[in-house]
Amino acid sequence: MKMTMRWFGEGNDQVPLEYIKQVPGVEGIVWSLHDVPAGDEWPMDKILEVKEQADRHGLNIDVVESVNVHEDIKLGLPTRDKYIDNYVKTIEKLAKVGVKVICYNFMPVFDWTRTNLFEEMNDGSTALFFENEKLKNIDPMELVNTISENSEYTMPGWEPERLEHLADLFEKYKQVTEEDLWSNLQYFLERVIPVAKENDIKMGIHPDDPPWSVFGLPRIITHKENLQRFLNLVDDSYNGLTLCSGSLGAHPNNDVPGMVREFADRIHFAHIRNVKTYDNGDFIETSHRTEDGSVDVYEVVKAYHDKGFTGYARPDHGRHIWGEKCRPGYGLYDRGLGVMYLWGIWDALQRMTKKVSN
Ligand code: DNO
Ligand code: MN
Repeated sequence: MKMTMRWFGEGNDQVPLEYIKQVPGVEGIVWSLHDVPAGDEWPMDKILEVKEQADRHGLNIDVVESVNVHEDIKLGLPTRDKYIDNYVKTIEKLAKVGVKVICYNFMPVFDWTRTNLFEEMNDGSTALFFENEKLKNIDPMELVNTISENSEYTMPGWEPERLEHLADLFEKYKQVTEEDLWSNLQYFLERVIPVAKENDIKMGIHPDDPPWSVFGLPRIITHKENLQRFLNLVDDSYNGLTLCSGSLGAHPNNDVPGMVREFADRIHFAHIRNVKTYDNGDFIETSHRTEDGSVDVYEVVKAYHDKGFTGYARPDHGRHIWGEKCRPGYGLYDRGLGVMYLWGIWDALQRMTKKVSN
């Protein structure tokens, strides 16, 4: 398992690379060009800038999260081809600087969805929270405004400029069924995967978060059967998964350790975090520790270990603790604790398996 941490870029992340370097066992940053709009080709000079910054701190840039997919591709509009051409050119450029994995998602309109970015927890920390009833009753534009008012940073997937024409986007999606979304995804993969393969870049789709439809929009990367269906769309190891234990774990029927075992050879990037789910459909992002949430993080890590996982991993969203002022979900402190929890499990498993084989 190769450990990484997400970094949003100079001036766009409160955590300096010096600090990421000090988290035990972290080899690389998970990065993106957050100021390049979805659908545009990434400029080489900006890519090189990030590479130089990472190089200076002895961190690799092997994993990109995300190269976002333009809405026209998800909608299956005739204009999609020009955006897919740009996507392909970006893949080729990323290969030139040594990128190995690209994470992306295929969620219509929004990326992850929460109703409160700073829900107070019993211990005085705050965390990202999803309140089912509230989401059902809130107007999407109101949620966009609340999210941007409550965060000093632009949240990927919630860019106010992109969402300016929200009503328009919703109108277009009225015609798009889940089956349409599947076929638009297949169209995209059939063009992109051969290029990724040629350039030795593994593609890893991130599951939908939460893994069910929100605001009536279709969502398809949601559970085991659909992950299998996704992998069959283009049955090639370069067409793989970013398996996010927190996103999938938000649905109580999803057996995340089971999915890790089932799909291990197609998982290129592991997002590991915990989430506490409630019967009414609410969930909150707890610490990474198994005892704090509903996902058995120990079993998740054990599944990776048993399968001899050599891919990339990162802690995912953390709580906001110790007074840290940070990007929602992306403080240094709780993610640092997350890394150490994951290593604790991993290292113990390493010892135990060595002893058994001795
Ligand atoms: C949630 C996060 C997501 C993720 C994007 C990937 O679990 O990991 O925000 O970054 O959906 O495209
Ligand atoms: Mn994730």
